[in-house]
Amino acid sequence: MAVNATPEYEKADARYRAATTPADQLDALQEMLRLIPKHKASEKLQSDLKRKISALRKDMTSGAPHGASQHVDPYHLPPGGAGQVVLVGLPNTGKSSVVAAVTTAPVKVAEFPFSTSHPVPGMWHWEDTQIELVDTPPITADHIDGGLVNLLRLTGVVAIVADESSPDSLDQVQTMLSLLSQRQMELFDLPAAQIAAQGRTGKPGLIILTHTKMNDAAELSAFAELLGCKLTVCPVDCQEKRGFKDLAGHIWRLLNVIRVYTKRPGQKPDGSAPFTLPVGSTLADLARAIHRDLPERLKFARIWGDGRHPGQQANRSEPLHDKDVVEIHE
Ligand SMILES: Nc1nc2c(ncn2[C@@H]2O[C@H](COP(=O)(O)OP(=O)(O)O)[C@@H](O)[C@H]2O)c(=O)[nH]1
Ligand SMILES: [Mg+2]
Repeated sequence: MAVNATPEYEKADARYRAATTPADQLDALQEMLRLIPKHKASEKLQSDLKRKISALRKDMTSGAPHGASQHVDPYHLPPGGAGQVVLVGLPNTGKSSVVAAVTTAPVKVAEFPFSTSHPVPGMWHWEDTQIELVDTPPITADHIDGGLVNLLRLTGVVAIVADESSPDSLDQVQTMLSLLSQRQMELFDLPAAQIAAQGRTGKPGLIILTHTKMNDAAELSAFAELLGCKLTVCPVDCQEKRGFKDLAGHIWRLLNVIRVYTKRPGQKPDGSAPFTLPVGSTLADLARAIHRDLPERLKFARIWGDGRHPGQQANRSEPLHDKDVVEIHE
């Protein structure tokens, strides 16, 4: 659901997720409650925040040594925005740099390995929507954090990060693919619904090559061929900020969501605040995303969009398409 949080809110959110003490968590949560845009779409989030604040206060005042706040799992990161992408890779491959290039998340970029010690989420404002990227500590053949594996199972897309300027760039990707596969996690160049429809288990995945000097498609397909896997390879340069538009396009394809704009009768659509819904969603699904009681009250809707008669009338089972504009009549 589109809450349209401001960058300040996201900073507070990142601070909350990165906080390691109850006091820091409380401080960040209070700031989030102060900064969250107050409208219908954010009601649930507002009440979640209030609930967390009151639980944390209770814990802190009771001085419970084993209070819930002391068991905060840093890998518990429910997806935000239109969908979540977790970046994984060997040490020093550029995971933090990718997140730093397109979000304001407080990640640590460093020339030395193991500089990232806990996951850090950040929101990437892409076109008129937001994609959540999560920076993570490195995976090595000797160590994969169990929390990270759980996060990978729950996330929308897994992105393997490798350093193209390194002579081992191919190995870096292959090592990651085999470490993931040892944990029964195969990656596919397909959205989750299509993986399931083919009767397979696995995750949508792609490969991000940092430090890239590649600027021609032939070089890229030679790399992909040598790699011998069917995932899309997205070359980026984090310092020059090259390659990110294509990367966002591939992530979007794998997230498999649509953007739908709503409008009130006689008014222009709110072009800044699309609702994001899974591909295949209907008008009833949109109504539910707006408010849980709305599907019952919904009489019909008028829809504008590609391949539609302007303002065509539709009922609750109407499938919606990317960039439809919907006027709901109750
Ligand atoms: N020139 C260039 N340097 C990069 C790029 N990506 C990462 N780096 C550098 O590589 C080093 C490791 O990056 P970092 O993001 O900390 O790697 P991580 O350990 O995987 O998070 C840092 O010195 C970065 O500045 C890139 O695309 N281009
Ligand atoms: Mg890092």
